[in-house]
Amino acid sequence: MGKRKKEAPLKLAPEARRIFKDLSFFYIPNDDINPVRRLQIRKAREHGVMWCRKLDEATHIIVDKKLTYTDIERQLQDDPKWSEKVLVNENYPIDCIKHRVIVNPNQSQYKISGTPTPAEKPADETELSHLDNDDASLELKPSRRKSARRPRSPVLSTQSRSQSSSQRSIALISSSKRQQNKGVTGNAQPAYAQDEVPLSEQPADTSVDDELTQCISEMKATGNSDLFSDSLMDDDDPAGPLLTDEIEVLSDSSSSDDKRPWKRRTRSSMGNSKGKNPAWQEKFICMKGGTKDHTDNNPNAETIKVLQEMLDQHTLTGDDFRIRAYRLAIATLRTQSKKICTAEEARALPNIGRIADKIEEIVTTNRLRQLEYALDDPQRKIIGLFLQIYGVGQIQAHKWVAQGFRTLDDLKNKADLNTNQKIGLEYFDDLNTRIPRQEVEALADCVKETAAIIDHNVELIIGGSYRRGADNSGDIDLIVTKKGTSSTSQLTPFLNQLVDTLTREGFLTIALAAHHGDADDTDGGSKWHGCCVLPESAFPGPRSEYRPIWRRIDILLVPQTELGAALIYFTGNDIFNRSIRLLAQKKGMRLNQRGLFGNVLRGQGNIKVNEGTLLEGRDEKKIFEILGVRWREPHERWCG
Ligand code: DCP
Ligand code: MG
Repeated sequence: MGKRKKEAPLKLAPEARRIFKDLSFFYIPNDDINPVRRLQIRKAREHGVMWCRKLDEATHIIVDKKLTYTDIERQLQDDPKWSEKVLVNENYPIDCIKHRVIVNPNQSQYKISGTPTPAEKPADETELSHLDNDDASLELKPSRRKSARRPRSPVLSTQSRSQSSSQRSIALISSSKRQQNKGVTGNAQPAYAQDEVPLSEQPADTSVDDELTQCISEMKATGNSDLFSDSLMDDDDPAGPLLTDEIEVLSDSSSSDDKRPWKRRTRSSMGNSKGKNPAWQEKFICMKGGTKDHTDNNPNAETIKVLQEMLDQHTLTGDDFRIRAYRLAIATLRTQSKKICTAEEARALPNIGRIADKIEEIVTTNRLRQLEYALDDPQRKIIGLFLQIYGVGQIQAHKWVAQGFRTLDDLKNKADLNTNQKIGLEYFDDLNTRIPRQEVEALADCVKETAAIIDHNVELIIGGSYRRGADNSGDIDLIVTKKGTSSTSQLTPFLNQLVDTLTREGFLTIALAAHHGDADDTDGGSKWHGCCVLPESAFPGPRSEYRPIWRRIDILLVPQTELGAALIYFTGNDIFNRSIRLLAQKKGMRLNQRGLFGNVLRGQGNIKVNEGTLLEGRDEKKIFEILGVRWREPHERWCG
């Protein structure tokens, strides 16, 4: 266990409090990629549990709260004897630790939703599951499934406070007695004895709750509130809400003596773009900018390369907090003119934090063990693979793993897929191939040609990484605008006609549903997501190299009055956006893809109380100017 990465050593609870001694837990999903589950597993291990990799070795099956019985049914069949084990949701071990006893798992709050009661289960379920399992195939007539899936003597209810103290009291029967209850698999079937330690005499250990609460709230702050949450785009939080630590690093304030200077400034003095920028403002990442080739000739290039690979691993698993931490640490390393060799040197720099030790490890050993473990972890590989399917987020990837799917073929043949996922799978290779710059231009030209026929006053601008000068792009972000427009609805008829025509021509191949909340789409129908294919006649290279590759394209309607703000947003990169948005916030303003707003009042938790008044929307340069950010050409907006 714990092979994947080196972590701080477990702090084993004192012997008497190792309530899970002799028990073994199998988690569904059985990985610790998600920080909340990682903490849960860690706490359980500190209380004596054995975390097992194989279902058939487990006494308890601990299921993520977001999963239903249907989600896990396939995986349960990996072990013909699963029904003899304790099947509970993730709250169960937490409550046991909290109450320092093995609580009754039969309580409704630990139930996996949709679990059939014994009466509902088909009588031959066990036989069927045996047929699925090679190891069990010799057993011609398996013994009938035990009627009780869970321990028979419920004693402690963590729910009802009105029970008598004898009912509420509980103790696990002695370990030796439990050994006698072991089934043929050698798994201890926990049993419970009434009496010994009344709950009232058991001081609850709330520390586990506190730690989990903190962990969950940190994840919420990064837009990754739980294992299955895909972060939504917010109106003025285009890349999700900001975490306190992140605010420090995005603004690079860790290197400043004056931690929160904006607190002491008046709004008018902060909004003044004419005078010299105050030192605190200079430290914002958006003020520094960056170019795409910044790693060339950098003395830390090798270290950056390895950190980048680690970042890619975290990107695959959607670990937003670490993604940002690595990006910001990399950004700092890129600006160094000398090689950073020791953790101490690294720690003295802004935005590095705990990554300092990793930098030293890379420099001194030429490797990063954590990366090697990550690359080796089969579970992580599968989740990473599933996340590469267009339209698949953390929720779906983990559910599929929990359902027992391991390969793309498993998904194609056995999973329930929506349209986006079907397309994502069918065109997996195409959609995971970056688009060469020349092809982006050729594709955009096709759209421009048709657009000009429909309305020659419409202007099309390629945004995203292309506008920042990237050699290749993940997709085409095409901004559509027109002089004299002040609302996206004025452009909607054009978009409909454009999409119809391009679809008829065979250029657009499929429309895809947006997979986020579209909170920014208040006008409705302001964007189109889908795929396109370059016709052979428009292929910029030699004909022999042409292949009809499906490419992702986003067409975004932007009224002229909002063009400047939209250009900032759709040019990115995302770290630049987050930083400039944060800077606006610190100056009492608000920046989103529609404009820069002033006089924004924010209440507790930095929640805005009013929308503010529009200061500028149409002119990109003016927005920079009002914010006091020196103009950065799009190719200078590569941050992190
Ligand atoms: N964007 C953002 N925050 C996000 C996602 C996007 O600020 N969480 C902005 C900045 C991006 C732009 O939208 O540059 C386009 O998003 P893409 O995902 O298409 O990113 P890029 O075009 O930058 O990269 P790629 O080449 O991978 O498409
Ligand atoms: Mg893009």
